[in-house]
Amino acid sequence: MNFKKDFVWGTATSSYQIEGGAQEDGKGLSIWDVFAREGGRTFEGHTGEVACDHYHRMKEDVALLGELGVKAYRFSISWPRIFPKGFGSLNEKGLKFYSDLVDELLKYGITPYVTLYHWDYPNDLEMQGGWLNPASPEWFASYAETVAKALGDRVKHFFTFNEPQIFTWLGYDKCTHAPGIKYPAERLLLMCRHIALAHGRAVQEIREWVTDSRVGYAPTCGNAYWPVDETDELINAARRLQNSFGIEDWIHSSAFWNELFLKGTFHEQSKELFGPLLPVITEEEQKLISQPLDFCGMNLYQGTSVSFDSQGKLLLGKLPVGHGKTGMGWPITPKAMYWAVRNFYETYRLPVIITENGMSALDVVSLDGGVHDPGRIDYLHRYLKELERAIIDGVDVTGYFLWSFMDNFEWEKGYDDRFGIVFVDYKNQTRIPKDSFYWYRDLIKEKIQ
Ligand code: GCO
Repeated sequence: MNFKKDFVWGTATSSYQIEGGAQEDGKGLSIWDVFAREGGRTFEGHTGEVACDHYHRMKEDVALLGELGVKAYRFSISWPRIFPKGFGSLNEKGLKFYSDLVDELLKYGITPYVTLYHWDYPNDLEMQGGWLNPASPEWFASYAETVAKALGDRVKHFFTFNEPQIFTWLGYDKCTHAPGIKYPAERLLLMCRHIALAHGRAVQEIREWVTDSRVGYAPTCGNAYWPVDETDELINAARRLQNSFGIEDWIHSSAFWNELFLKGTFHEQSKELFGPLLPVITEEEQKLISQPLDFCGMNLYQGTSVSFDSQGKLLLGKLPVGHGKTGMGWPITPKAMYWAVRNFYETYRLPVIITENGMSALDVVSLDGGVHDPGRIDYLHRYLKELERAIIDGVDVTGYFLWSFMDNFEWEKGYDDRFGIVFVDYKNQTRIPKDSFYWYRDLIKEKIQ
């Protein structure tokens, strides 16, 4: 594989999924703390109260990142750890945790990439309407300003939001994620407008307080359609599907959110679908939302295959019997990586960073004490080869963050699924690097020579 020498090889986690310390040192409750505590919302009632206890094991974990040899580490900041009530009084101890984390990373020559929002919204603000409240963009701006001022001397890379299409869709439509409140379309659209304004305001604050900042956001490529045979007809069909959506999947589609965040407008189809329900975005708001970004993240795990049946009719998601799957039953579809990044780049001409890619597996500690995960190594190898193919074909991909550094709280699935290249024994919080950890370490070493 020939990636450029300065390609950013990294790995990623998120605050609620690894930190624990749910109310430690003054941290306020997040909507996930409340949601998971309800019981019945997550696998066997699992919560992030302790998670991987990263809040107390940060130095040990960063030392492991140093052994892995990554050039960068993508982590998120828990907003209610900084502002326990989401707004107003600052929790200095919470801020200090992240400042110490950044210092520890820099000691190992690891560049911090900070995600401001990875779903752990302050519960006190949710009680005031959350993203539906017209004040929500300013709440987020104030949080972003505080983080930028406190860490901006050492942190230069920021993502405003992780997967807006997921936390809105699962949190306020499917209700399998926090806060699990079902909203009708007009409220969801109003929420999208506020989230987009919040993104714009956060970009403004970061640019103001971190002059040499590089900013983006990290969407999932929820509907990565890919052609089984790379004929013009199927390629065009896949691209059409990728750049559009139906009434059912509008909020889950990357097309809806990329148009909103990158152009500051609702996708052209939105008027057909929603008519007068569509909130107005003024010209001034459009400019605020769509300030130029330096890169766009992309969380890519799987995609929907596009093929023709014997009668020449489009078939979506039809894979051969016995097609490979991950531990969570997601189909292994490396070509989705190639076509998702190529379609995005040819549509928006913005450098891409793969902000998440990886797979869950039913990993166990073997009799020899190791954790052997050949399936994960094969998955990573295949997806990286497709990413390299896209780079060779002209796509500007500047980095890759493997999801995830360590096994962690997989939202409604709790700890039942393991995405890490480091095994976490939750009984005693032991960390055991898996075979994939050593494979990735050696790959990085080879690439940066
Ligand atoms: C997501 C989130 C991660 C998940 C990971 C595995 O993409 O859903 O960003 O927090 O844990 O993707 O599902």
